[in-house]
Amino acid sequence: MRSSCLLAGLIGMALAQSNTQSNNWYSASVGSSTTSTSSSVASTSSSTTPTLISLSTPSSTQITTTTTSTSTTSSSPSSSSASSSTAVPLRATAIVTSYNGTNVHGGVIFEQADANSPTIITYDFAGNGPLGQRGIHIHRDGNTDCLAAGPHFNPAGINHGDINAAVSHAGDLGNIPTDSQGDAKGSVSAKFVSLSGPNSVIGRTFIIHGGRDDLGTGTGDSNTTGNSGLRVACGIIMA
Ligand SMILES: [Cu+2]
Repeated sequence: MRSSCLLAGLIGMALAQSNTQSNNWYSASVGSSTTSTSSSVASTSSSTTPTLISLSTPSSTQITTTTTSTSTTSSSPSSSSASSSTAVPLRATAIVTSYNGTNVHGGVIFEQADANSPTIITYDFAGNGPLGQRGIHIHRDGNTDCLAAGPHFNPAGINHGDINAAVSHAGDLGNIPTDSQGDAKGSVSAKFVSLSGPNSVIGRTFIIHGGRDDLGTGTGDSNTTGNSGLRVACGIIMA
């Protein structure tokens, strides 16, 4: 119950932020999720109307069902089984909201053509410092409190590294550049990120850090965190 209240608050925050920046792509997905809740409220109040539909249907449907049964009996079994086994592109999103008093926010879309394909991660952030590098990761636990999202998602139990490196965490996504306005927009292809199966990243947390990821080449906590600095914004990855 507490998490759903938090989520509603975060969607409200994301909407308020998207109002000031009108044509960000991630504002559209937030808007559609909120309108579905308002339409369900409207349908419960108008529960006495369905009699209009039953009056118009009977005579015409009897004719159409006899013609379709002769033409489709041979083809329907094979086509229905084929459609269920065909790989469906997988998709997830994360609305990323500011943390630790920063103004960093934005959205991320994850798209994977099938279970064996790399995942294309498209991001759009604002509120960063200008002309820098920012480490981005998927952290293990789903939590809108960025600090409570646990370490990097690392199902192989190996050292931290760059995105797509042989030695790296599945959640290691490298660095992204910020422009002169502090915005960061682009996409990366991540071959160790999956949207299905036991190592799916859905339900985990996308985090953007306040500093550059040393990609495992530094000292101290380099092999676990990349010394990427504070967690400045995050969001749970949702299907
Ligand atoms: Cu991180």
